Amino acid sequence: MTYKHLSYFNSISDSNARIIRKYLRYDTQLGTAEAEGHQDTLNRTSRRGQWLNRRPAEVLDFDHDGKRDLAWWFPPTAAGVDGTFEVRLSGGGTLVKSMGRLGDIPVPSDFNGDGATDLAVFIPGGGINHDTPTATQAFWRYCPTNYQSPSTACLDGSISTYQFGEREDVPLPGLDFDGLASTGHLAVFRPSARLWVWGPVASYNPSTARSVTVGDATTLVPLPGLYDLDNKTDIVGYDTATGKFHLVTSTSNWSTTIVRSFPASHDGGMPVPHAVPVPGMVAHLYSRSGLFVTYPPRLGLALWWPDTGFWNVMWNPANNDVRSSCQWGSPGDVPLGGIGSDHGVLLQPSYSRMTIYRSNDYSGNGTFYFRALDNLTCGSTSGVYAGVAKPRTIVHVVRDMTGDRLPEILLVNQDNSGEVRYMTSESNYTTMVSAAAGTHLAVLL
Ligand SMILES: [Ca+2]
Ligand SMILES: [Ca+2]
Ligand SMILES: [Ca+2]
Repeated sequence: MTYKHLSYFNSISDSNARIIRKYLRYDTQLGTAEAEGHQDTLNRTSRRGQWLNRRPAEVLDFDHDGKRDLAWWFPPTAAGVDGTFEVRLSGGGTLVKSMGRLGDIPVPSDFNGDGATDLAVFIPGGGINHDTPTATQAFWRYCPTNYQSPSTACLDGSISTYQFGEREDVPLPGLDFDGLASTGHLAVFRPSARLWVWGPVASYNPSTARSVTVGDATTLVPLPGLYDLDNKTDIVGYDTATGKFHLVTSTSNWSTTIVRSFPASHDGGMPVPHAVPVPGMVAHLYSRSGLFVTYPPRLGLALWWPDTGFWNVMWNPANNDVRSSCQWGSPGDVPLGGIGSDHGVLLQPSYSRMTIYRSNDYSGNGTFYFRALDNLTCGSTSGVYAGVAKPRTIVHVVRDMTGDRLPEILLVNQDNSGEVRYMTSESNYTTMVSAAAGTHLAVLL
């Protein structure tokens, strides 16, 4: 596969890059100054710094084959012209679509409920035509993907537009408030009001949108996901100041807030504002009905203390505050959630491993460290594998790209034009596959 050189996309302004990062939660602020910019004895500086890297799109499958695709949005270089989406399909081929203006935020997800991810942008105010700077209404625009015959044309020939949200809102694409894959949802989090608002795309009517207020501070980080077992989005806000998670479950019809926190005795002696949330730690439960065995996933609440390397995970937060606690990692490391829940093989529950990425000095490769963390048990080291990532590489755990239902680890080399590679689950994350390059200014989706 060849790819075009995209160096002409390299004049995006810093301010526009910051806007995109803010709305995509590319940078989630982590609390106090003490947790910032760790350096260890080898002068390795945390990739995390004072921020937690955003997670890429939860689901990104434009050709609907069950395997995650790779995609970027290249913001435009000037007002009045479109940016460009570029999608490398897992089944082969590349989609290139001009869409989105300066200041827009890429928000791909499945809006029309046909199972294929659609290209989309969130316009955070300024008017639908970007000609009314004082307008604060936000808009969503999406282009339904024609996955039967992937092309640059939207499925029905046009882009759909919805007014939904306000300028300050954090767009939350891809959530599922009714448990039906056939219904896409629009959803936003409004930090100043601690407010979550959502409604279905197909029959969207602002007057019937649901909303709920969560937490007691405006320092919440939104961490929505499936924390109970009904396949409907549960709302979680993590308060970086207090270390408390505010959980509003779908099974309570989003009417009851549960507050969870970890005891001070499990943090290695560091106060709670030092802790960082680790999204994606998941338990796959064993469930049997006759001959049918399933492993429904359930997210846990997880914190990692950068100063001490202590992990705390609450695997069933909707029902109890029982937790696992274990030390794994040191200052400067990056914690990763979601690796190693090998559902479907053991006829028993499985739990995400604690995964640490440690960058090397300015010239060497980074390393991934894995350690089991079963329910209530601090397990043995399950493997130490040398990566080939460079010091400034950004690492993400993403959904299955290879077809075995297990996640891959995505590595973005900022020092080589945003080159992307991934480590495969099949190789137990020892094999690196070269994928493609974007640019250092492209937004990896
Ligand atoms: Ca795919
Ligand atoms: Ca779709
Ligand atoms: Ca995989």
